Amino acid sequence: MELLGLWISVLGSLMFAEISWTLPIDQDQQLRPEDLELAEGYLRRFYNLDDRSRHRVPVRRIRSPPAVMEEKIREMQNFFGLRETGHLDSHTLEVMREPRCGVPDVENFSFYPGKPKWKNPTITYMIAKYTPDMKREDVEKSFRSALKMWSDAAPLRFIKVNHGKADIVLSFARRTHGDFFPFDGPRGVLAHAFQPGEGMGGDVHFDEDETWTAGRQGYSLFAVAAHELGHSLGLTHSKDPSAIMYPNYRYRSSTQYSLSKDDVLGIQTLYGKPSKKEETQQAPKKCDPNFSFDAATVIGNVIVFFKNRYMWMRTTWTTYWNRLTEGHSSTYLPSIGSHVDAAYDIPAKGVAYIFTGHKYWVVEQLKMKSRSGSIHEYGFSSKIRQIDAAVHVSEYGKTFFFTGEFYYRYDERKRRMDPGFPRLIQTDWPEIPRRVDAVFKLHGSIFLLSGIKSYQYDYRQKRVVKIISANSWLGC
Ligand code: 0D3
Ligand code: CA
Ligand code: ZN
Ligand code: ZN
Repeated sequence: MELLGLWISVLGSLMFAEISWTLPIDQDQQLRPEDLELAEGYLRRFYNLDDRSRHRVPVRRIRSPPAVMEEKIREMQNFFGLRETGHLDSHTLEVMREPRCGVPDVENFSFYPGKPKWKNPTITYMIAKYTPDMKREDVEKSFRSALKMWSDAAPLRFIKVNHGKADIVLSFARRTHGDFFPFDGPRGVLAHAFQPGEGMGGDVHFDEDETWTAGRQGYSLFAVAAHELGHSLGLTHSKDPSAIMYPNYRYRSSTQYSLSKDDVLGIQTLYGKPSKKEETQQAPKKCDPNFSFDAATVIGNVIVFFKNRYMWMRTTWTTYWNRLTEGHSSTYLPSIGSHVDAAYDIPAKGVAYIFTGHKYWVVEQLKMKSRSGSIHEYGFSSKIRQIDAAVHVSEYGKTFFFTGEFYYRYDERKRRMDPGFPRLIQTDWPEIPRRVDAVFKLHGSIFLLSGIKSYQYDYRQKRVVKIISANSWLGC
């Protein structure tokens, strides 16, 4: 737990007078009493400044307060990478002025005592309470991105659950909220997290009195969550100012926000390096005579083919054999951890929709999913559990979905299924098999992949114009 002690205890004014003339202060700098109070409180809280100075013992009985202070100031300066003057210079005071949280820096190893960590690499999380400051989906996206930073660096998997128990429960609360660490109103402490363990272990509380944001105004929920989740996983603070686990919040745009070497080292010391299993997994035998596809789509100038958790990409420039890029889907689409059933792309929107089971993901420029949803939002009957293939024909603004022996036509503008669907594939596409594995549109034709064959369908002529083997798309 990031302990939240009292920020500054009240000092007697007598004490001030006594300490100030013995303090190692900058020669030419006039220290204000409030600076002294700040420094004293700070060093006491974070650097175990001699307990005797905490009590108002007469000054003659404090053996060497200036030496103790100086040493503590040096320690603190060393921690923050400041010049070790032992004096309360303006830089030092500036750092002390930044509010910060809990654990003393002097005991700041990368881990909690006893190195608590999660035993199961699959960790569940639940959002128990949302903030009204942000859209729900932005809250979820912030947490997802923050978790992803850690799961990219170590062999960890995070699974969101919506009810029941979860290892990490995330919530927003203000002031007193059921633990021994009430929040402090706007600013100051932004959040806290419990170290890995049972019960409250791993849980993260965000101060609802802050203004949370997915953008620039207020505190970035993503950035604070990334830090707190580091605590949830077993890391304490780092003195590396570039580390996510540095004790103070600083605004950084999310694109430049990533784990520092120090964070990666910390998490890998606890959990090891990410498993290379996926990457070393065998690629499907693409030139096998029985090879068939799961899904295919065109994204920009690239035709993307999916089989199991593998994908191949080739440019659309030439119709004959050209260079293939291939790899595990997780390499290009990190959030998609399973095989892909169907995919289609709307070039005008610059997004692709990827279907897996009853879920779909929205993918931008083959990067990260930006959101996901249920296939039932499209208006499929509740009996439909998955989609076999999908293709968007921008000339008509329609998307065709193939599932089993049927196909649906979806109107992207009206955002609903066209009436009269589903229809039997056989009825309207008599030249192709009853079932379709994958479909994509290229140069005015629709290519339907079914089993080991690829059918080129000219939708203006409304007929199949060419049949080739499916894997010839992969140069076989
Ligand atoms: C906190 O509230 C940390 C959370 C934190 C730290 C670094 C990056 C993101 C989140 C509690 S474990 N720190 C306080 C803070 O940074 C002291 N407050 C706001 C500020 O602007 N300094
Ligand atoms: Ca606060
Ligand atoms: Zn709390
Ligand atoms: Zn912290």
